[in-house]
Amino acid sequence: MVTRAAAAAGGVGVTAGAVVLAEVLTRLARTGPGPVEAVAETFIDFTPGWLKELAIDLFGTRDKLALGVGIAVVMLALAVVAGLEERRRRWSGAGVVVVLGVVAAAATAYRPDGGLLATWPVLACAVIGALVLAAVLAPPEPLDAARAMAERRTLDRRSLLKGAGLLTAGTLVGAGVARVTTAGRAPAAAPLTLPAPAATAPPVPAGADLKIPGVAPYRTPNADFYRIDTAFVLPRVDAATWQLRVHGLVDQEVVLNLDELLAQPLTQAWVTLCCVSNEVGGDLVSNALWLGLPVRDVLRRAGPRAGADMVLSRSVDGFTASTPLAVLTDERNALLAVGMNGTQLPPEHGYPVRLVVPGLYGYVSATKWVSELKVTRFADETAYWTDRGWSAHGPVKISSRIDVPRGRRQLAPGDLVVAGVAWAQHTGIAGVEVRVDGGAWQSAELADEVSVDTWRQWVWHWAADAGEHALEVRATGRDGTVQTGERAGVVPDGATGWHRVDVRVG
Ligand SMILES: Nc1nc2c(c(=O)[nH]1)N[C@H]1C(S)=C(S)[C@@H](COP(=O)(O)O)O[C@H]1N2
Ligand SMILES: [Mo]
Repeated sequence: MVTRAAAAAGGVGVTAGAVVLAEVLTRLARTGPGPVEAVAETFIDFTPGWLKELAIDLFGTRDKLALGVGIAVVMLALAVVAGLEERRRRWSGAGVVVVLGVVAAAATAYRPDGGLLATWPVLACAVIGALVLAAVLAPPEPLDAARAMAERRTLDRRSLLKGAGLLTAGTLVGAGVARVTTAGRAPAAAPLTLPAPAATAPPVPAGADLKIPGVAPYRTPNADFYRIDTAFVLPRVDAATWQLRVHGLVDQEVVLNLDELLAQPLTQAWVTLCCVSNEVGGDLVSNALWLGLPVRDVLRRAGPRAGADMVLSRSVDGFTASTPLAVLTDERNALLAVGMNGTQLPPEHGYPVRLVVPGLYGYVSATKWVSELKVTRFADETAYWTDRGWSAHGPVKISSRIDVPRGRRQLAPGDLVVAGVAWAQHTGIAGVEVRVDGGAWQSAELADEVSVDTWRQWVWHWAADAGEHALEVRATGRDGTVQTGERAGVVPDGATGWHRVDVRVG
């Protein structure tokens, strides 16, 4: 009999082999997402909100990597169990491998880009893995004739391996045939030719960026722009076949392809995006120059019916957002964006088309890889995050952040620069104040305003004396709203409270 260590190693080797083979096959056959991606994304879909927040909190934008490592560890443990089980009792470990395959297949079937057809490479590999595991851990050939007679009726090692080999060959051929006969999944992001805007954004005055080291620049470069989404693997959208379908409570359904969209007069606008999961002082907020078609132009063509009050936007990956119809039809720059800071959208920010809506958190407005706008009612439908305990409405809450000095720093006494950013999208920032050790609020200097839809830098000069000090900031909106000091967590509709930084001077 094989040792326990050898059985465990056999389980790991066979399971890893089956997973790799299944990943290769799904890519060859192009039937849908690979099993790892399908399991991860289904897991994300079913993860309760609090756990997802905890993950974003702990790992930030590396939450996907953390999930990948987590899945690998669980798989490793189950593979060891499969090996040990198979050693204990014939076919029981193979059963574990098959069950794993069925779970992965179920996840694959459930994905929006998956379906039943997409499950066959996963199921085939699970069966192959089970056969190989049973073969490699099979008891050695018996010596005595009587046992040999009995064993002959059961499957021996050689015929199991032969079966697995045949199945592998068969599936590889099947994958090849499927690849040739099916249209296939989308290729990598093709370069787009973006037209010049018909309506340009206001020029950015030099005074809009104070260029203070450590303070977030007015414009966030695409590579630094925060990223939040539920996609474990980036959705790949083929620009040549991309379509936007506008339907629901409309007089006339509208279908728009990318050429048609790019042929319309496009608007350029500065908009600061913010995530509802942004903690006070957090960095899930960025600003870019967007280029896109005003959503109201498309909605006007469709003609929303009386009684409609919401647009449920949907992404190719199944994500949905509920945006008030009024916000998408008023004068603001709610865009079906194709450009970001002068280039086409990067794949991770929604290539080829995404929504950008000034004044709302991303989860209720900024659908990336958008493919559908359904005009409907809040009473009738709910969006992805609403189903997971978040508010159906998500207007951005006024907020401000201290970027310098950083917390827990030793600083020299004297003239110190305290600076950061403040935002109240589609309302605008009228003032920012700073206070030290709970003292009187003092007015900070504001950078020039570019648009009420973007953040504004601020700076305050502090004659710091030696000791431990607490710096706090609060903003006032153009509507007179003063940022509340009352602390609230990010669930269900965004955090509140003043950002505080503790420093030591001297
Ligand atoms: N398809 C899709 N779009 C999405 C999301 C998502 O998970 N899937 N997340 C939303 C959330 S919560 C935010 S805050 C913004 C973030 O956009 P960014 O990644 O470009 O910064 O995208 C929104 N659009
Ligand atoms: Mo978000």
